[in-house]
Amino acid sequence: MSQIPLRSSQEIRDTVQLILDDSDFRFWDIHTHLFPPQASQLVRYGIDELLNYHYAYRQVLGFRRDLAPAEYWKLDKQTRADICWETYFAKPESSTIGALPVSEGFRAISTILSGLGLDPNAKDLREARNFFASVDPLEYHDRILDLAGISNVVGTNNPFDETELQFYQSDVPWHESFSAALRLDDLVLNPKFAFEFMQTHFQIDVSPTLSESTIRNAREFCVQWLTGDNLPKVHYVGISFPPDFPWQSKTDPRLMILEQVVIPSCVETGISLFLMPEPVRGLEPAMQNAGDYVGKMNSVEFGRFAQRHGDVDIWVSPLNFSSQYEMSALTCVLPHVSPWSTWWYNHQPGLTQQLSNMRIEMHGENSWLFNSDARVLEHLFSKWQHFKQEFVEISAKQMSRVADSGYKIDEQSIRNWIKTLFDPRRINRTQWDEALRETFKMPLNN
Ligand code: RAT
Ligand code: ZN
Repeated sequence: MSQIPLRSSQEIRDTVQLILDDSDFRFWDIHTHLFPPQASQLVRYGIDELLNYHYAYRQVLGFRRDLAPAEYWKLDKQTRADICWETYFAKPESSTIGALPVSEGFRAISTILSGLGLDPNAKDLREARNFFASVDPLEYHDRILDLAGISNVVGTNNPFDETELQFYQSDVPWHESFSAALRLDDLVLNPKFAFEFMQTHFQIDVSPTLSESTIRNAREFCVQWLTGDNLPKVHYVGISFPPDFPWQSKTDPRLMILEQVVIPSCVETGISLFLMPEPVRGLEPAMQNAGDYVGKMNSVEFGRFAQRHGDVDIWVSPLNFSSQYEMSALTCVLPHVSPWSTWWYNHQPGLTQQLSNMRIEMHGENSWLFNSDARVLEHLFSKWQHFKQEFVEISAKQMSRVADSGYKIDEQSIRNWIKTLFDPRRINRTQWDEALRETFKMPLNN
């Protein structure tokens, strides 16, 4: 590895590119909605899934005002995909209306097709459909992981979903690159449903009165899902929150469940908490998955909540872009809280640039810069490919500034820096503490 100091910004940029292109350099994608290929009823890939992704159809329904959402949903999946294709890719020849696949949702599809050797300029979807119909799901998953440069995929695993539960309770083995995150929105935000589900499916004695035994039993349930055999390794607990979630209430059952059930289970198992505040679910039901809007949380109340829970590592990814700044400030105050990646409306190259630069400049390595949030397998490729294009610019800029300040930057230091930013041991405090102790050999008191 070269230790010759790099000076010019071009040299630094080329080195970052070289590291990212190195096929040994693989990323962990720490938040996706993907399932291992063995979970066939939950797996999604192929052109019809891609064109039916909510980033894509929300835009079609905005642009094609000739299509009422209610009529659109009456069409079958393939016809809906054809409409997207005709609007953004293969426009009728006489058309003077020139929508292009410029948004993140559609550029992704062009990137994916090109990456697979298919033609994003094709007149229709026949070639693409034939290709996807002929792939072997297992081999295809490996191919996409290779193409994306991803070694590990962390899913979103909801024990309160009937179809998912069937898979978790089966003895079908998981692909070795896939592991889990326990999703507990239902338990915290919809306890009535969750408790009924626990009674019916697991014969657990819980009641909405939140008695002592309910709290104890619900906690045991969480610990069991975090450490038992239903899921392979669980990396964290994930929960999303409405913007008006009462972080300071003394009586709200949702906060009680979070603080008395979920957080103690995380503390007991040493597993982190990943919080996604601010979606307003189902503002426009006619838009289906694209009908969720974004609100604004009270960051001070959130900060006070987080301050009470220094015994658990909290990763936080607010949906509102302005709250990202507040979370970056919060990590400067509370070392156990770290900003995490972006999602949904924040998931665009321009905002990724802005946010990553802000985070790096404000608190160096103390955030997690990116995950794909993939819902369709091929998103792993498009989202990481687009992120890496931005990341070359981000790191080249930041490393050049360090070099300009007089500190020596070489290939090794850039490689270590990128590895540190994306080191999966950071997700979990115990592992990361160990890694740090080994490296720095400091006599620590605790
Ligand atoms: O992409 C989406 O649909 C978002 O709702 C999310 O996946 C979000 O990251 C979540 O996990 O709720
Ligand atoms: Zn997600």
